[in-house]
Amino acid sequence: MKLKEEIITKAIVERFTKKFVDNLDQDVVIAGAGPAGLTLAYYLAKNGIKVSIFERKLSIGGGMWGGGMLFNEIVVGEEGKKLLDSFGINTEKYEEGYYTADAIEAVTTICSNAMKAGVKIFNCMSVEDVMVNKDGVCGVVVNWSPVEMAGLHVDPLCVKSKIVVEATGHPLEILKIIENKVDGDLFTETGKIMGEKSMNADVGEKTVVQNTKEVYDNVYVCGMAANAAFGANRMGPIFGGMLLSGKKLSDILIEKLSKTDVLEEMVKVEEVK
Ligand code: 48F
Repeated sequence: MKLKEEIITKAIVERFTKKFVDNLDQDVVIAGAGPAGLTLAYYLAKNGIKVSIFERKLSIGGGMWGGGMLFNEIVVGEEGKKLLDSFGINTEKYEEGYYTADAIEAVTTICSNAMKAGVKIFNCMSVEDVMVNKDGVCGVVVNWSPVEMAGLHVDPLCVKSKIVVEATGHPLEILKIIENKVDGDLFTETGKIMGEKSMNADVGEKTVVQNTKEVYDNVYVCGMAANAAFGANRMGPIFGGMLLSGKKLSDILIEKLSKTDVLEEMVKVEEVK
């Protein structure tokens, strides 16, 4: 059989287009495929929730690839180790309460599990704005990252979603947009982004899980973005908090979406009556 370049091209364009079209109306859209976003997506998809991730970079994994200062090992505590175990990721005890794992094994394994559970990842696409209606945020506005990098004047496309998750890490890109362009206060103490505080691994690891919650109508934060939103410390290359934050948010959203589904069913029944 002689290979035909035009068939290879058609296969890619058609299959990608189908994948994108199938993911234009989501339960959950996540901005950022770092450790928190990937972990969240895995648990949501595993529970039958329609979820996709938009990732600015060509690569997934965010800050986890680089371990600490490019030494590609990560550290997790007891709870983080249990999560890594559940993914089948190898860990090694360093001393009481400290475990290490290979950063590449951690990223690739979490991502592989997420994809197998049904998550779709659109890489090299940035979330550049949100969609709004009377109930709050109702989707994201996306564009190719190279368009953004080249500063080209090209209009974006839109993806509807019941929930939008800010998992962009330190830069907190989605919340900055909401703070500047959307009416109303954020659900923080000041109503504004509180801002990330300097390094304190012990406090940062704990608060990142506490700060994983709704921050605006239909918008939730997880991972480092949660501490940056609610004004808590960074924690450096200890990653258990990122994984636990993703897991915690999956529990919150699974419950919220199951209630939303019941409400939607009740409205449909009323309409039929
Ligand atoms: O930064 P990142 O890894 O966030 P995280 O999951 O984990 C934080 C840790 O890596 C580390 C730390 C741990 O102790 O402090 O920093 O909270 O992943 C965020 C991802 O979001 C992408 C970005 O390229 C990265 O891969 N991203 C950022 N802005 C956008 C975006 C955007 N506007 N649209 C799409 N993706």
